[in-house]
Amino acid sequence: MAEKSTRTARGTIICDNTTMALLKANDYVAEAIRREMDRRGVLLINLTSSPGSGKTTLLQETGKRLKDVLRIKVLVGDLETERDAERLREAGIQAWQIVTGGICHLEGQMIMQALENISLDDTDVLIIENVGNLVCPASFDLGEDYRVTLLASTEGDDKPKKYPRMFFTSDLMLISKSDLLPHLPFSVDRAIQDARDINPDIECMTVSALTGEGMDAWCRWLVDRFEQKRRSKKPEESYDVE
Ligand SMILES: Nc1nc2c(ncn2[C@@H]2O[C@H](COP(=O)(O)OP(=O)(O)O)[C@@H](O)[C@H]2O)c(=O)[nH]1
Ligand SMILES: [Mg+2]
Repeated sequence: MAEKSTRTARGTIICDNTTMALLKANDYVAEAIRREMDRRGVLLINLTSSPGSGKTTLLQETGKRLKDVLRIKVLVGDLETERDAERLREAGIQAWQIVTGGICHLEGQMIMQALENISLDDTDVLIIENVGNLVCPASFDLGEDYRVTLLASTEGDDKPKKYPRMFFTSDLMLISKSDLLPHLPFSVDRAIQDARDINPDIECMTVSALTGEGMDAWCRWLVDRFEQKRRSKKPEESYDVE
């Protein structure tokens, strides 16, 4: 009887076992997306939050304000319906809907597939509106330059400590629906303190897409990050032809 081998197979190229590590597989795809965006100088933003925190409304307003400044495209993920993409298109933004069919987050391979349908030649900023969820999307890198998380005043100021991974992995926290703050027991200072206990580097702003409060600062942040990205654009690889 042949002896069972317990030796691990090894080849010229040592491949990680991605079957057992879906997140690791996602990281490979995310890295490929990142390289492509770097080569093109396209700024990639991953916008996350709970459902209903105001992601789509923020993007509608952002698109209107920056229509003559940045060429913005949006990929939006939801479990069902094309509604958010339609809302964005009505606001004059080129948008595509990814329907996940029940999956609670977007994955790198979904973005990769979506990119096959989009021209990036005339794009400055690609924003991914992730599925509304503060848990699962936190674990999936989409190759973004920056992760921006909305925390609506209506959600309560305790969420950064309760959903730490999302705030740990975010570069910017936008406290949204600031117009409602006078009516709610929400402490902006406490939310920022808790977010910075988890992630000392996180930037924080308050915004209201309804009244426009904080929208100038947010739009400035986006334009500044795009300009930085263009300045650091990787030169095209050149091949010496004899
Ligand atoms: N008061 C207030 N309501 C807002 C604001 N932004 C969005 N909303 C409302 O919040 C609800 C959810 O917004 P939506 O953009 O669909 O959130 P999403 O699920 O995160 O994309 C909608 O009824 C919006 O009109 C805001 O700045 N202030
Ligand atoms: Mg939305």
